[in-house]
Amino acid sequence: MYSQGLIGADGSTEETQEFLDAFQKRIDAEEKIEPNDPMPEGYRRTLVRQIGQHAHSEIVGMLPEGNWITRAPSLRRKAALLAKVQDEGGHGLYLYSAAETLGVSREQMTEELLSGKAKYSSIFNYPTLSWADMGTIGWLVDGAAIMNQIPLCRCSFGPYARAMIRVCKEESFHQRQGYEIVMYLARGTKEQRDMAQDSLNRWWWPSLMMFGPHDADSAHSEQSMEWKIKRFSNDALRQKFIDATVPQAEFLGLTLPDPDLKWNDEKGGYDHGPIDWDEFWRVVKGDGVMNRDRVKARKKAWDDGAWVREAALAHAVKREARMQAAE
Ligand code: FAQ
Repeated sequence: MYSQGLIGADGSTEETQEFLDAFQKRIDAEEKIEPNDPMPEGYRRTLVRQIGQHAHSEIVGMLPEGNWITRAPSLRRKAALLAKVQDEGGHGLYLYSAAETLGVSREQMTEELLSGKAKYSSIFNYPTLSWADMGTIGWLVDGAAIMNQIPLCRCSFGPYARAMIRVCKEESFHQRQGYEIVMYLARGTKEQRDMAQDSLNRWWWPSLMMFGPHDADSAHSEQSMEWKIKRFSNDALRQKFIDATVPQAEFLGLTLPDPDLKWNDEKGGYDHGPIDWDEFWRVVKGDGVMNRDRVKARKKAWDDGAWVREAALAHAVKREARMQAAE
């Protein structure tokens, strides 16, 4: 269906060098690529993979925080958390829509998530054990998401870039509400400070893993950067995040759980200790504490929603028939 992008000057359906060069020229000239434009199949597939995984992450990401809505300590906290979780659902919907413009259906993407074929962010396979986790997730997880997503506002694919602009504005509010929760706890009683520190200890390393494997092990980065889907490498964004977060932790009087964290004058950034990549891959491959629960919850939501999808489809079919009869 999208093969119009693969037709060479002689009418063949091969991706000719001429076609690939012309496409790269558009990318290098910072032109936005739109859904009906010719594009290499690899570019389309990379976007479907990344946007699909991103959409799944937003939707699965509602679960750890949704777990605390009924237990928020005040009406103000409950209202803010409820709004945040709803925002994440909205982000998922923009992203599914952006992926759909590339010829993949929501059903297909959901089936891939439920069968384990499509990934979602490793971070959402960790449990939320205390109220402080609502603060830490906003501060660190949304903070890491913003660091990764601001450059995506300049992604070469128009629908993804445009969706990211609104998403980043909302993530920025989420980050601040999270930091404010942690600040409140850090200035509270000893129990509250301990709860904040324990939460930080558990979420720091998984937050660093959100940026993906080291550049040398990142299968897709080089090509994605050439196509200007990604603008920075995984390690470059991780470094920016660490450099921005260390002073925030210092301001709170909390300790980041990394004894090797040290300012490096020469590079103008912090050095950090080794990341446990075995843990990362274990979680990515489905063996984190919460993987099975998360997929089970998504499957239940999808199955429970079947009647809504069927009713909406029946309504659409009936409307179409009425319109045809009126013509
Ligand atoms: N978890 O070659 P690379 C959020 C996979 S949104 C799981 O480096 P790439 C908002 C990767 O897919 C968080 N898998 O891959 C929120 C690939 O596997 P594949 C999500 C990971 O694509 C806040 C393989 O490893 N954000 O938090 C992870 O060039 C609070 C090799 O990796 C996005 O998705 C991981 N952490 O770079 C919601 C942003 N890292 O596909 C609720 C958009 C890597 O070959 C509450 N995505 N993998 O089977 C991206 O920027 C990129 O896709 C990266 C990975 C940077 C995540």
